[in-house]
This record gives sequence, C-alpha cells and structure tokens, in this order.
Amino acid sequence: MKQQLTIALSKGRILEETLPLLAAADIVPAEDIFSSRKLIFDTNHAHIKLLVIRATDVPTYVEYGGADMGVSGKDVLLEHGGSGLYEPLDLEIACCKLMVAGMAGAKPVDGRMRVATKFVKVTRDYYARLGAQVDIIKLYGAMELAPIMGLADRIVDIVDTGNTLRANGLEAMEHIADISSRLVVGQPAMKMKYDLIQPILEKLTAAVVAKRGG
Ligand code: PRT
Ligand code: MG
Repeated sequence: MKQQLTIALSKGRILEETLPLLAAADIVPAEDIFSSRKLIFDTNHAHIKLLVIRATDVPTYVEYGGADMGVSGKDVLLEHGGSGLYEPLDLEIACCKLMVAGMAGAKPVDGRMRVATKFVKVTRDYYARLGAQVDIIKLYGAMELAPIMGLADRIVDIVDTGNTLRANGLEAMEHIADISSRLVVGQPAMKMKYDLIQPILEKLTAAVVAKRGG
C-alpha cells in the first residue's frame, strides 16, 4: 500500500486562502469543507487526507506526528516555539503584523507595564529582548477591551488594516513581527515521507511564486 500523507489545515480565515494553493498543487478535498462538520476529509488522491482543526492546534499535531505536514500562521508558530517542525515554505497568505498597541495618545508607562495578550510567549520574548520587565495578562480574545477598561496598559495583538484598533480608540505603537502563513512539516515525516512531500512542496512553491507575479 502507498504511504499515507495527512495535512493539517487551520480552519477560519487561513483556510480560504489555503485551498486555492492546495488546488494549484493538485490537492482538492473530495467534498466542500465549509459546509461540512467533518474533521477529516478525503481528497482527489487516495493516499492524501486533510485535517481541519483550530489554528493553534496545527503545530501540535504536526510536532507529534498526528499530521505529517500543515499550514499555520507564523504568529501561532512563534507562540508554539517551533520545536519538532520544519518550516520549508512561506505561503504568503493571511498576512498581518504582530504589534504592541495602546490607547491612542497614551503616554509611556512609569514603572512596570501591564500587557494583555493571547501571545504570552511572543510577548515575554519581545520584552525580554528589550530588557523591560512587564506583567503579562493572558486573555483569549477581544484584547482591545483591556486598555479601555484599565485592565492593561498595552496589548500585543494581530493588526491588519488597523480598523479594529481605531474603532476602539487604540493605536499601534511598536512592530514585533511580520506574519504570514507557513507550510510546516514534521521532522519524522520529512525523513520517512520525503518522496511524497517533495513534489507537493515544489508545486506549492510554484503556486506561491505565480500568485506573487499575478
Ligand atoms: O477564532 P479562533 O480562536 O479559533 O482562532 P483564531 O482567531 O486565531 O483564527 P482565525 O480564523 O481568526 O485566524 C487567525 C490567523 O489568521 C492568525 O493566526 C493569523 O496568522 C492570521 N490573520 C491574518 C489574522 C488576521 N490577519 C487578523 N486581522 N488573525 C486575526 N486577525 C484579527 C485580529 O485578531 C484583530 O481582531 O483581525 C483583527 C485585526 O484586523 P484589522 O484589519 O482590523 O487590523
Ligand atoms: Mg478568530
């Protein structure tokens, strides 16, 4: 029997931009992912399956071999720490920035700053590089609310157009990282399934380059 290959996809906004790239690499789900509640999808290849899971779970699945490869936002990868993963291709989709933001016009904070975020590791690493001691408050969503309600002085969050910040009276203050989605491959899969992975990697690379040109 031919070796099986499992690809973990991040559901939500990354998925919409991932499917056309996969299609360009001749990998097409056997049914409409968006109108299904399934977690595992067959494709046009008997040996390739797709998992559709939470974005934050993709690196974990790939690291532990629950999937051979996956598509994950760089923000999620930075927060995960990237252990056990190769990151062979920038898919150049779902682009955005990780930024520090605060109330528009807010002054620098005297003393220890409170920073609310769901990116605890990224935030800790960022302020450690600056040599600043901060208190990090973990939130799971709606970070913009934290400075408004006095819960935190700053937030670390994803910014694209800046509309969400503006709509809540906040502004971006410091740039932490440019973000896009990456193809990730597990270390065992890269070794054991290289013959299956290599042609997919080549076609995806060509699709990314073609899209960039067009
Ligand atoms: O919803 P769930 O908790 O399951 O997961 P999730 O919210 O992380 O998933 P989802 O589908 O929102 O996708 C998140 C991934 O998409 C991130 O990990 C990024 O890699 C990527 N991405 C790209 C974004 C954005 N652009 C983006 N604009 N993720 C989130 N946003 C949000 C941001 O959090 C903020 O609320 O959009 C708002 C800012 O957008 P602007 O345009 O108003 O600045
Ligand atoms: Mg979301």
